[in-house]
Amino acid sequence: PKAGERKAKAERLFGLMDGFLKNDPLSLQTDILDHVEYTVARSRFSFDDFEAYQALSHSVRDRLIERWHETQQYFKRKDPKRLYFLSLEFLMGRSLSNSVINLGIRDHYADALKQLGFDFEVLAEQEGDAALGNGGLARLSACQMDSLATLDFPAWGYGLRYQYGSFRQVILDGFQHEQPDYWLNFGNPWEIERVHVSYPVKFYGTVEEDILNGQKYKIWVPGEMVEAVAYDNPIPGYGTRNTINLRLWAAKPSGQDDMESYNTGDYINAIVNRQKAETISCVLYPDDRSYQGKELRLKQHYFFVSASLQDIIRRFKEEHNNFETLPDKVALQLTDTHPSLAIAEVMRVFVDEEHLSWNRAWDIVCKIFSFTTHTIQPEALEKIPVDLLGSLLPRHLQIIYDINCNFMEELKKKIGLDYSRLSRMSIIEEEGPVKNIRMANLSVICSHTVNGVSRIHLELLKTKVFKDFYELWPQKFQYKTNGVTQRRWIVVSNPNLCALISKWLGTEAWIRNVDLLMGLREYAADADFQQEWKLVRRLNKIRLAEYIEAMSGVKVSIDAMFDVQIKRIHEYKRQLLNLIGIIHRYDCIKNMEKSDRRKVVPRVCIIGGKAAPGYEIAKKIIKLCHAVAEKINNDPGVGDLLKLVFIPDYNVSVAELVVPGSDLSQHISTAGYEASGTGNMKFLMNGCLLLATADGSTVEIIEEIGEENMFIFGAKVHEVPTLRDKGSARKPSLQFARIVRMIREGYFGFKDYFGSLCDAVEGNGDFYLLEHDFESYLEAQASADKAFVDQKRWTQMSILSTAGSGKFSTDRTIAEYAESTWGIEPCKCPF
Ligand code: B1N
Ligand code: IMP
Repeated sequence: PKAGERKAKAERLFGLMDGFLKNDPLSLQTDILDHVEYTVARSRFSFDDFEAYQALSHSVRDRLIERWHETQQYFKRKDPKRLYFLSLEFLMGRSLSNSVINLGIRDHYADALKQLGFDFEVLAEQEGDAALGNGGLARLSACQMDSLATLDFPAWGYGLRYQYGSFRQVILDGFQHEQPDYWLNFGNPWEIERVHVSYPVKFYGTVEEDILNGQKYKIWVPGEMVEAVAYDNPIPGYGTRNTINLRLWAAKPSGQDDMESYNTGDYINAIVNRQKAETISCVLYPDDRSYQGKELRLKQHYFFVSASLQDIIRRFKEEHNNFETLPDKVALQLTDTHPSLAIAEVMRVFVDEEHLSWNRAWDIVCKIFSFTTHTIQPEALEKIPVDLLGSLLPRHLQIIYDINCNFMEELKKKIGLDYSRLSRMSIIEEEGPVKNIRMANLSVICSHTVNGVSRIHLELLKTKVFKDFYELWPQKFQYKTNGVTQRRWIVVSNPNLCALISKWLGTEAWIRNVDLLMGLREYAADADFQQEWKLVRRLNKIRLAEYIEAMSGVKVSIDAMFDVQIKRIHEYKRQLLNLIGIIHRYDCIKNMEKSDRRKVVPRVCIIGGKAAPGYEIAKKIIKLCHAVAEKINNDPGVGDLLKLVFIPDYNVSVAELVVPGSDLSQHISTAGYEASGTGNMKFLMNGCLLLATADGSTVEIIEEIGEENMFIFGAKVHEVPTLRDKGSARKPSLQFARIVRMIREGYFGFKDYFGSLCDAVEGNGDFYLLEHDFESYLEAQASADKAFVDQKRWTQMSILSTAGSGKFSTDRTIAEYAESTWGIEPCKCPF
């Protein structure tokens, strides 16, 4: 009878809700107008584009929530092994277009809006970017969430809900200025605030001992508590009803009041102090690849880890009562070392709170964590000063010391008293002015699997960064070459190309099964296909040219080759090599006979990217770009033969515009410095040719599409150390020296300011081997020019790029992780 009652109740509730939301034009229009009236609280007779966007996105959100519920209920019922994907950064960009495309209702909405007098695309442009991350790592996390949802994996993402995401880059007089991105100002329809899902997070204090049933236990008595509140962001899969969750934590003052501070009578200050709790999740750190041992950053890491684990363990305990089965139900993925305090936290919860023995706890911990490193240089590994950790998280420091002590004992048994190796492998770095915790060593020791992000990256991990560990545990080390999601990077951002591909392949199945793109090879030389391909690319270039003119006032010719380098500004990424090449091109045009100018292939050089606020050299590179652009763009003798534009405030939605409109893109890091790179994959998918060094994932791209379809140059990974050792004994390049002299002597103004930039690329200062690679860079550029003149050949290369890009989908990356690292299986919601 009980079951019968429950069923009747369920049916009545379902009936009250009128079943699922419908997607016919009338239902969508009613929905949107209802949201205008009741959610946005504007009159349905008068609202602007932004308000229409808000109402529209709330209507989409309703549909996401439906599927989110279905999916989560289904997961709960099936209780499969779940993946918990921990990352401190997610660069989601905009959500509207991506959501309606993945839900399969984009055209329904576009039609419904048209009848209301709105253009879907115009409304989509109203949305700001969610930029809770810095660059490649953060966008990779976002692409991986899309693939996890699409492939029906029972996965959850966890991250931080920063109030200020990646800073807004504003250029004044050619200099970068950073402005806050308070992205939540106008509300965020893509998140669901869960006031009831909140956990206390502890900091500071002391560790005391207690005795329970004759057993001694450690108790952490905290000195500060804050509350972590959940915000859920539904992530819909494509071609499936599965919609997974990205749960982001925000810090709020703790509900447990400290009466003491109120009794002192200073009510106002007590409140002001409480409010400071919110600073923990307030701002994203804008540096990638550098750690300054800041307390706030460490607080962010622990806040994130503690809240996520409380949530994960609560969910596990709802269905299970034995922690031995945890490894069958839970996989924890560490995105770089940023969430690695999770290891110590699980040990603490098991031993101090759940009263498991150390050995049992350790056994479980060793089975649940997998770690992916995105780092390639030993200097860039994350370190936390012991004193800092000890004051903020006293119990965790003890636990880390205990883990290390056990590990050192084990290690001595295996390798003997090789003290220099023991000290290299220790979690504690003893040498140097301050003692540090090496987060990478902790992560490697406690994870069952360590992944690199490209094949060559793994090679470097084995031979350099983690050599000692690799020799100890070779079976732990794997790689999964990164990818990008074709849903966002073709379907959303390049709808015309998407339609063209589907037309010629005769199916849309490639959107879920990207290997099918290979089928385009057959038509690579087909004149009709080429014609249509060129038309699509041209339309994208027109769109980009309009954007460039609006941003910078520079009018560019659509017939010119659009040559693009957009990514974070870093010395190793060598934007400076690109600039020196551009100056060289300018110099050649200036010194050319008039009659020879006709042979020059016109170029529009586009550079974009943010520099970390404290990274002086990177900021100078941005200034140099503007100084050079000023000169070139205003030189009447050059005209359309060469233009240089800097695109400010590069972000995901700018990339969605720039990538489809580029002819050539540059990925020219010094070999051995880019762990993978993922920008290259986006360009490749969109039929843009690559001018690149054999670094990171480019090595594998070469294998897929053939060196003859790319422009590859520069020193190889194994040559770099020798070349660097040679220093100024390397063969000098006169052309290179001449251009550096021009910069140094003030040809582009700002003579004194650029001196240190020049020092960084001359003689022994040339750490990243710009001079060495310069000649071969110019040759590669010349081959690109030559290929561009032959449009038939160029178009064929372009088609072959897209056709060969299938391997670089995160669908493949995620399938590999699922199989050989996480041990999870699809769990597809029926309907
Ligand atoms: O991760 C990307 C790779 O494609 C890039 O080659 C790699 O440079 C990038 C600290 C990082 N490595 N390390 C970071 C980001 C934020 C931060 O606070 C480090 N990002 C990368 C994806 O694998
Ligand atoms: P890569 O360095 O070319 O591999 O770039 C990796 C990816 O990071 C790019 O394709 C972008 O999607 C992303 N990216 C880099 N910088 C930014 C940024 O400032 N905002 C948003 N996305 C960025």
